[in-house]
Amino acid sequence: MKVEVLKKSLLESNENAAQLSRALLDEHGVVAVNIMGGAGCGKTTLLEHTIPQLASGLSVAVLEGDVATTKDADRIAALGVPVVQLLTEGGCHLTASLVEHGLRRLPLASLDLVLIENVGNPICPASFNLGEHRRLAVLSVTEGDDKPAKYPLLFKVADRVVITKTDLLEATDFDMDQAATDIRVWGADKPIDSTSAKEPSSMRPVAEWLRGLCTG
Ligand SMILES: Nc1nc2c(ncn2[C@@H]2O[C@H](COP(=O)(O)OP(=O)(O)OP(=O)(O)O)[C@@H](O)[C@H]2O)c(=O)[nH]1
Ligand SMILES: [Mg+2]
Repeated sequence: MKVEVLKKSLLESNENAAQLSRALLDEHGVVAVNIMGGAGCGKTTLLEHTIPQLASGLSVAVLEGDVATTKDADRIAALGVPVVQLLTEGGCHLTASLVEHGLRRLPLASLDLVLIENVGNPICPASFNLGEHRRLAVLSVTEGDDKPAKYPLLFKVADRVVITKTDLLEATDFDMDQAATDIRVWGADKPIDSTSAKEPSSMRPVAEWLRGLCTG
């Protein structure tokens, strides 16, 4: 019972910070998308290829969540967009409070879109509201087609799912139909994209979706 009380209090305090972040975003008319998925599933690679495909005129920044190092933030900085590294120092997910501090370090008045790369983990990030407007789940074919069934909350809370590394499909026994069936348990119309870093144009639908969130 005590654990349950602690868990409730943790989630409640996260929810308060999430509301602050959302208010900050809405005050500046900025859309935020929380990008979640297991370690190494291709989140940063997706950002590296999608950001250049966002049509000009859209101003984007990135909050990079990681346990340690600025490696991902360095990759994003190379694109020439504002980026803030959020280090959880051991924590397995971003918290709304970390995101709120990150947002305050961004030039929100001149932005349209903030992309938040969560810590590589298919479990905990899905439980923590960051004040974002949309959630994107990323799954790579090398993780296996059983993951939507094994880590259901990630796919339940996601507005859209990207299946990455499809250039490696032949080297795995990943069954696209099985994965799609298990993802669409949470919504028959949930959009699913298939992408490969070897073919950056495969990420165009993701870029168009992001653009639509800002202009629609
Ligand atoms: N073959 C192939 N490799 C990919 C693809 N996307 C990403 N990778 C590789 O997968 C590895 C992990 O990619 P990242 O983009 O760093 O993954 P991530 O999800 O950001 O990783 P964390 O932030 O550590 O959780 C890197 O070696 C990438 O080059 C892809 O579409 N095809
Ligand atoms: Mg990354």
